[in-house]
Amino acid sequence: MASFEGNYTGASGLQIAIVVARFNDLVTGKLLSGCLDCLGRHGVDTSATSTHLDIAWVPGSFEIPLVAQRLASSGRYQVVITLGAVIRGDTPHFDVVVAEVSKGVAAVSRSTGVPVIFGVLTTDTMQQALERAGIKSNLGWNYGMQALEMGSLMAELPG
Ligand code: INI
Repeated sequence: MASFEGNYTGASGLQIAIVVARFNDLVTGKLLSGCLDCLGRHGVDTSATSTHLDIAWVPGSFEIPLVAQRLASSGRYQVVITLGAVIRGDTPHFDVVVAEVSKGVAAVSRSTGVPVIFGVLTTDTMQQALERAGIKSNLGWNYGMQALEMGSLMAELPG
C-alpha cells in the first residue's frame, strides 16, 4: 500500500504563481500579504527579484480563471494560487461571478493537471470578508499552506 501526502519542507524549490483580483483590494491585498507571509516563512523567496514567485493582477474575480489557465499551462509553475473577494452586498450578479470563478478555477486545475488553490472569499458583507482577511484570521496564510501541500503532493504522486 502506498500512502501519499504533501509536506511544507521543500517550499523553496517550488515555482509558484499567484493571481490576485483588484476588485475589493482592501480585502485581496490583505489576503496577498498573509499568503506571502506564509510562503516566505516556509522558505519561498518572496522578494521582488524572486525567480520562484510571480504575481499577476486581474480586474476582478471573473477574470481569474483565464489568467490562471495561461499561467498553469505555461509549464513554469507547479502550483497556482488565486485570490479574490466577491461580496454579495456589492453586486446583483454575485451568484454569476461566484459560479464562474469557482467552476473556472476547478476546470483549470483539472485540464492542466496543475493544482490551483481557490482563495476567493465569498461573503455576504465586507465585514465578513475583512474578518477572514486579517481582522480575525487571515485566510491568505491558509491558501499559502494549501499551495505548498498540493505542490509537494503532486510531485509525489505517480504519473
Ligand atoms: N469582482 C470581484 O472580484 N468581487 C466582486 O464583489 C465583484 N462585484 O461586486 O461585482 C466583482 N465584479 C467584477 C467582475 O469580477 C469583473 O471584473 C467585471 O465584471 C469585468 O469582467
